[in-house]
Amino acid sequence: MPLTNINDVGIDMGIITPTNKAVLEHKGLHLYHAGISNCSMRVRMTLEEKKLAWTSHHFDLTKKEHITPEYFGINPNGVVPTLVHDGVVIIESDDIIDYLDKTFPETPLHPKSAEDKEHMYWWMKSAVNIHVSAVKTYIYFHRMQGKMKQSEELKQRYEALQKNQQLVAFHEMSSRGFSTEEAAMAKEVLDSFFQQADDILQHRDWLVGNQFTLADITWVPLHFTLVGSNYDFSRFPAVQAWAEKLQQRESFKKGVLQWCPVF
Ligand SMILES: N[C@@H](CCC(=O)N[C@@H](CS)C(=O)NCC(=O)O)C(=O)O
Repeated sequence: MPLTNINDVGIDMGIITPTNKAVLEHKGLHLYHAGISNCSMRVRMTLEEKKLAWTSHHFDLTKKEHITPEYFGINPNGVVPTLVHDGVVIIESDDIIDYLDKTFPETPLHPKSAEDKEHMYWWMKSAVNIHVSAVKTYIYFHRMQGKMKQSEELKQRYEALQKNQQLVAFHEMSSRGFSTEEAAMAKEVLDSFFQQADDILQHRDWLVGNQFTLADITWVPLHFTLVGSNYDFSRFPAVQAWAEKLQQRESFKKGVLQWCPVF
């Protein structure tokens, strides 16, 4: 059963007060998301693991459907995903999946020991921290560069709505095109994380402890979207085997492949 008072479980991370008050009326779980978004894949997988019913508000990111005043009034960064649960608005994929795991404790997706929990949060935070500088940069350079041309009107609309300077800078850089040096730096960061994951997965089934956790859910969409961006995982065979095992789960089929059969 869902907890009714979120303070009971000490959650405050990621919860925001939206300026678009219409979402305060939402009942149940509503997810604003995109098929191709690896951050959205995490949330959809978590919802599927926990077998929770949810209402979809889908955006086609390639058509920039999310760049509207209405959506920026729900998520001030104008990015997906955003979860609305009975009028409570939560942003940031790692905070959303943590919120879901704590609010719906059946089928726990976290380890028991404090030490393992700390490792799980480290993997989750690391993925979010490197999202713009490494993941997005690598994917845009290898997969999107030159294919996401936007009109001057759309560019101006984005700049007027976007207050997050890191994202403004990222979009400016992506419209001029990333350099090979920037892409190489992004690859170096990714390599260091996948090397660490490979070292762990040579001895264990999952990233943390001996249990499938939110850490695995956080990282498998990165594997999926990076494979689609020609990132070479043959250098990390234990990561490759882990991803293949994970891809057999119903939550991957429904949360990832159903929305994005091929990246
Ligand atoms: N730190 C955020 C990142 C969200 C993010 O960057 N989402 C991407 C898709 S994975 C997005 O909405 N991109 C569209 C844009 O930047 O306009 C999270 O983990 O939720």
